[in-house]
Amino acid sequence: MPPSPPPEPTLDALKPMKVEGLPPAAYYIPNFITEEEEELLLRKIADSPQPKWRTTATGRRLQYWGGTLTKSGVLVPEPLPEWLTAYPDIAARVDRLLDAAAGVEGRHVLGVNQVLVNEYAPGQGISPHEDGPAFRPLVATLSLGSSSVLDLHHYISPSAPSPPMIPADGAVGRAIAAVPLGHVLLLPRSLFVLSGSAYSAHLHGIAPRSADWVVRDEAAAAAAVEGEGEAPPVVVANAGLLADAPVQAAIASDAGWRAERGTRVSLTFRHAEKSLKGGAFAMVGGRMQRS
Ligand SMILES: O=C(O)CCC(=O)C(=O)O
Repeated sequence: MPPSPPPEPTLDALKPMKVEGLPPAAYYIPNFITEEEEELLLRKIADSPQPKWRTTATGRRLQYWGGTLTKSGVLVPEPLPEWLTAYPDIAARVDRLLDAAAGVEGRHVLGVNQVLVNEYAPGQGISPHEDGPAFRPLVATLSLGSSSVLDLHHYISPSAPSPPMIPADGAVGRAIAAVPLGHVLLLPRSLFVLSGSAYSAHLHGIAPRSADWVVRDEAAAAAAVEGEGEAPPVVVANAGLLADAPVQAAIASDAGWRAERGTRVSLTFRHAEKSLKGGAFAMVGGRMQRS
């Protein structure tokens, strides 16, 4: 049996890419893939057979690669496709990056066994949620095609003096602060890593907007005047990590950086803790063996 990974890896080598001002720990890695790789991945995802696509109640489309979870949170595994494992070998690259960052080469701190693809048309988002305990508390999300802003939210006690809150789906007695704790600008080809309490005690979501407006600080946000129907500006915690001089210069300017959202596709690399040995065949044969 392979040794089990440490529960909370310290991603020391990623420290320069740590997003400060958010709960520990989130990391932003710009330009994780090339433009050619981005194009290829977008094409492979778009060309996936129709049955691979699912549609959420809000109309967002998604795909699962590597298998799906049973109701009790066990992965019924399927092989990942070659366009994630061979060329480009993104899944292995994510594992190598995180292993090297944790100083445990070859002993997977993540061990990608499922990749969730989300496709957001402009105006679509994803409500604040946790990925939950079925997955290892370390996930990495690759952004393709368009930028977006991801928000980190926290739970609030129902007995706290009434700040604006969002009732949580299915989480009885848990309310979510409507005002996010922080924002992260996700540029195309970047990798965003969530671990520790940022993963397991907080929620992440994307506001359903068709454009983003990022300003340099809270004073600029307070002074900003929104146009008719325009979303309010946000301050992002990773402005110094974007490795994109024009975007950073625009954020630092008095007007801030505004961008229409195009269609964005994200790939979330994660590890389901329980996996059915033998995959779908074991289900058909009625043998529920878990690893
Ligand atoms: O698209 C993203 O960046 C986030 C995706 C996500 O939160 C999820 O699928 O659970």
